[in-house]
Amino acid sequence: MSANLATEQPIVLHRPKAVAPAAAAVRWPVAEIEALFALPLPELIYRAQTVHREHFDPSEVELATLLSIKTGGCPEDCGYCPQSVHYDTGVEAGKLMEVTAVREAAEAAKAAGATRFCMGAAWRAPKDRDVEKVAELVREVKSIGLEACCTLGMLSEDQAQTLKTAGLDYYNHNLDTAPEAYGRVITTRDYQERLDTLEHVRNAGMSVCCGGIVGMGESRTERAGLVAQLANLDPYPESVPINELVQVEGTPLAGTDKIDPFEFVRTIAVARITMPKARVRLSAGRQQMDEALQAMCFVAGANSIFYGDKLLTTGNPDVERDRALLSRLGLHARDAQHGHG
Ligand code: SAM
Ligand code: DTB
Ligand code: SF4
Repeated sequence: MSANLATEQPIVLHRPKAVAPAAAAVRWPVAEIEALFALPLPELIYRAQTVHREHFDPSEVELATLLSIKTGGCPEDCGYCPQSVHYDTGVEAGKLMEVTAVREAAEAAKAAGATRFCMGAAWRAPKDRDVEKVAELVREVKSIGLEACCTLGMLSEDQAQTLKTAGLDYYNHNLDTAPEAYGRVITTRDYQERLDTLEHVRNAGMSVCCGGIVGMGESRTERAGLVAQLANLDPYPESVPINELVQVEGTPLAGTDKIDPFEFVRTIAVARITMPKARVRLSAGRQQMDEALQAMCFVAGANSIFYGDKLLTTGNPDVERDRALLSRLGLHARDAQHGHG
């Protein structure tokens, strides 16, 4: 456990008898996380707010802009993803973007007020020569004064080191769901492979961005299981995207029953309580949410959003609308001067 996290203690709730002593070494047993989920909503929000303001300015939201630098044609079968070759979703496969086009997109993101620029590629795992090219993109993004994040699939130790050397701040690699739900969603990559990539990212000295997707038909216990996996990583991720499934026609998960919006808010609050110093990111799915629900997510401890009218292949609220929402809520964007955090 890293020194700065060593002193943190979870809020102790009544501990269900079912938790065996063997679980004592685990910071957050699933049952304790389920107990958080079961709290009355105002109580849960109160706890999340309390934790949030111990570590962050609660009126500050980070703006991160996404760019799909290599779209579609992915050999993996992630059941939610429009970029998989296994599903007919109308997404066309493209090549890795050129440096100048990426630079222009990053400059535009910066001019619009983003402080972080996240580049996503639809790879199962990049080849070494792909990583060299992305390293060049990272250097460009860093040279204009943005934080850089990449999500490129599985990475080896050496590839992680190459990206770190290029100046990459964050690597995004999601666990997506609880181990017991995982096989219903993805068959081409196993959970352990995801954990291995996270370890390679850590060992290279980069910050970890790792979260998941809710609204894929999982149970509350499985949602708690996902949060437990994240919160028990040692150290836990610096950045935790909570995505609501964006249902894309042609993917196996299109047509899944939508998650209760309050359950989504609970997931944000529970992530905030169990990972107090992490940026909890209200990620995909905002276009399907009304503004009152997004406001509740900020109240529950979310402090980062994707900013820009596109995620990777699907839509996101437009910039003016997000600016207006933040202003109506009295929230402000994180300032570039503040550096990392
Ligand atoms: N191909 C790389 C990988 O999967 O590791 C990186 C890009 S992938 C699109 C990044 C993440 O986006 C996935 O792990 C998943 O959590 C999220 N994602 C993809 N499609 C989504 C959808 N339809 N709704 C919500 N989140 C989605
Ligand atoms: C993450 O957790 N969510 C982002 C980012 N990391 C790369 C991706 C969301 C993708 C939503 C579907 C799409 O636009 O293709
Ligand atoms: Fe490929 Fe990533 Fe989509 Fe899975 S989530 S199909 S790995 S692009």
